[in-house]
Amino acid sequence: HGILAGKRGVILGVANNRSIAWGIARSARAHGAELAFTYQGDALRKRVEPLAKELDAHVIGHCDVTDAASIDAVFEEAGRLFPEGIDFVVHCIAFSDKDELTGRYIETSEENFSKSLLISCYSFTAVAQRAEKILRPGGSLLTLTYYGAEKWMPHYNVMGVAKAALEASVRYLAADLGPKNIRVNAISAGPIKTLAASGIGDFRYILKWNEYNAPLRRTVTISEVGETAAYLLSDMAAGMTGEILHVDAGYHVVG
Ligand code: 0WD
Repeated sequence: HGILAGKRGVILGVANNRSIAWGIARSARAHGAELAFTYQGDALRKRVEPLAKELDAHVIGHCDVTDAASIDAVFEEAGRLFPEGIDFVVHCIAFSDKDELTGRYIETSEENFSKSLLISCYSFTAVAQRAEKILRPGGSLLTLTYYGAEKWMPHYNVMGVAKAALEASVRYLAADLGPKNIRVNAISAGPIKTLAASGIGDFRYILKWNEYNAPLRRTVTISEVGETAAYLLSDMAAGMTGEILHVDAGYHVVG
């Protein structure tokens, strides 16, 4: 039972128990979904396997989104594991060289610009291409974005540009997949202390700033992002696509 009962999904981007992907996985499972995780490299495999076990989730293999063959491989595996198809894919992946997540955007190198856009933006489209073949009607794709896509934020730099492109791709993918009754949405999460976030300059200050200024006067948790994700993945959101939903304690109405 639950709003995701009978639904099957693939979750990319669990790195540890602080990951937003983990918060989403926990909620999706609690609402009845059957899950499959990918991991990036052997170091993360050891972290992901025990977490998967906690949720009776499958681990379908290594996926580094800069390696197209590894994306093919995990979606082929998902197709074998779930021969009737899947109902959702959750993409919680981003990367930029830490040295460029501080100071001025203008200093961004071509190499890091390309890598950041490839991993943080194009990968969602690359995943959508593979997922389309096994997604059932009524299914959906979900990605994670940040307010730095909409407004200048200190230190977010090339990541803000990548997230703006990611949000645009949510709209284009929604239009492409809508006729198949597949929805594409994003959650714009407030700042949360995760591994990826620790690479952003002055991150503790950004958390404090949100605590002082967000309407709810606090930051959000991975559980709160998870619950909203469960809703977006469920039939309760059957009429929503191309949407960017803020789960940020209301900060976007202020900043
Ligand atoms: O404040 C935050 N933490 C926010 C995060 C606010 C709003 C949005 N987000 C976004 C991030 O930009 C990202 O898209 O949420 C998503 C998930 O990030 P997270 O939960 O904050 O961070 P983390 O737990 O570190 O997961 C990101 C993971 C990677 O972890 P590390 O830290 O090892 O880079 O993305 C994965 C990896 O598991 N990842 C990749 N996966 C496959 N191929 C790759 C890659 N090339 N690069 C990174």
